[in-house]
Amino acid sequence: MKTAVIFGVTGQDGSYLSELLLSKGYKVVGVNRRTSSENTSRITYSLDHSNFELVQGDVTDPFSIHRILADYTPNEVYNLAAQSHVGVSFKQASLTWSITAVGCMNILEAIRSMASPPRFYQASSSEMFGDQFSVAKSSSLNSLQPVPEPYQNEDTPFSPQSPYAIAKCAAHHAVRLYRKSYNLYACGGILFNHESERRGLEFVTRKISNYVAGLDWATRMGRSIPKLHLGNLLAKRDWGHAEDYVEAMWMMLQQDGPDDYVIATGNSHSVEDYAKEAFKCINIEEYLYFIEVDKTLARPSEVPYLRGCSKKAFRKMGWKPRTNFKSLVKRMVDHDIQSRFQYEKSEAEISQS
Ligand code: NDP
Ligand code: GDR
Repeated sequence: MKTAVIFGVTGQDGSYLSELLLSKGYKVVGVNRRTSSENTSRITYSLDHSNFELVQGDVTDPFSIHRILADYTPNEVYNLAAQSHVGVSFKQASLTWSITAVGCMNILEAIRSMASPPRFYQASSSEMFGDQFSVAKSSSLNSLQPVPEPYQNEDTPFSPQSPYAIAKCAAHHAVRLYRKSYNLYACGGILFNHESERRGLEFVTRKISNYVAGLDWATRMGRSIPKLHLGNLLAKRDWGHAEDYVEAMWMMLQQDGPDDYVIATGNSHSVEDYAKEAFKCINIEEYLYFIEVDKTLARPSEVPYLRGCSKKAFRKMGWKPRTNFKSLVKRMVDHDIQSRFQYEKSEAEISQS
């Protein structure tokens, strides 16, 4: 039986990856940092599984990493741990670097000292591209073709626009260096935005789907709720579903040799597009009425446009996304509406008991 260690198991991706690996017959060791209140709500399925073990550790504490790797001698290690909110990274830059950059270095150092180093996956990010993009060479165009949309792929230069993105670039370069210098099987998965029903409420997609579910409830109750405050509506992102993306993480560690891959859907939509689609799920066309643009939510520096080209991942690993933009939005909104129903039902049961 293969053993995998997941740093960042309690997060969105950690929870899906854990379930994927358990379904493939792995023993999964999930690493959870100490928090003052329960933070395992996303991994309830894994916690009940006999092949899953939750251990305490922190990527900023090299001793805890060494201990875990020595105790379990895993075949594969996935580093998903990060202070992953771009906006927060402007306010907690040093902490973000410690977790997101140094944390990765700590794991790489621990791995290279092992007698039999495990395969390593690093959660790199499309944020590393910042304001850069590539365009198809003019020689491939003729006057009848429309100008192709710009994109980012493995050859697009990095131009990080936040403390978070700089930390991810540092970690990504460390992975490349350790792969070359110590012959490690280490991969950087350059994943574009991926969302889900388990996405944190502070990310824009879930913030919107949760608001729409609240509005749906308020309308049914004949009540009104405050407007939805958003920052930059014009930023464009390439949004996919996390379930599809964790599969790519696993695939990267099953190849003949290590490499870096862009993982994306190839389609880009603005924050406003997402909002429009989400409100449509509850039959509201006049969505702008419910939105207030709040300048305090705009970032000091923004990434205006992301659209990934994951041809390499398809060509070399056969990976492709299964969930398109519309179904992603619908899944998230439907889930949040259902959660509200469940909540109301249990509140009603409590008040009657
Ligand atoms: P989340 O924010 O949901 O999860 C981050 C995880 O890291 C949580 O389990 C968190 O634990 C853990 N963590 C934070 N600090 C530490 C620490 N010091 N030691 C150990 N664990 C820690 O992120 P996602 O699941 O969305 O993303 C997973 C990874 O992929 C992250 O590295 C992110 O930066 C990267 N990424 C994500 C993309 C996306 O669109 N989702 C796209 C590209 C990259 P806790 O529960 O205690 O907070
Ligand atoms: P991002 O995701 O920064 O792309 O990072 P986020 O959902 O936070 O922002 C996406 C875009 O929406 C704009 N925006 C808002 N964002 C938030 N959070 N809240 C708002 O109210 C709001 N209004 C507008 C943002 O300015 C931005 O342009 C995510 C994270 O998962 C990273 O860890 C990961 O590396 C990248 O995706 C790829």
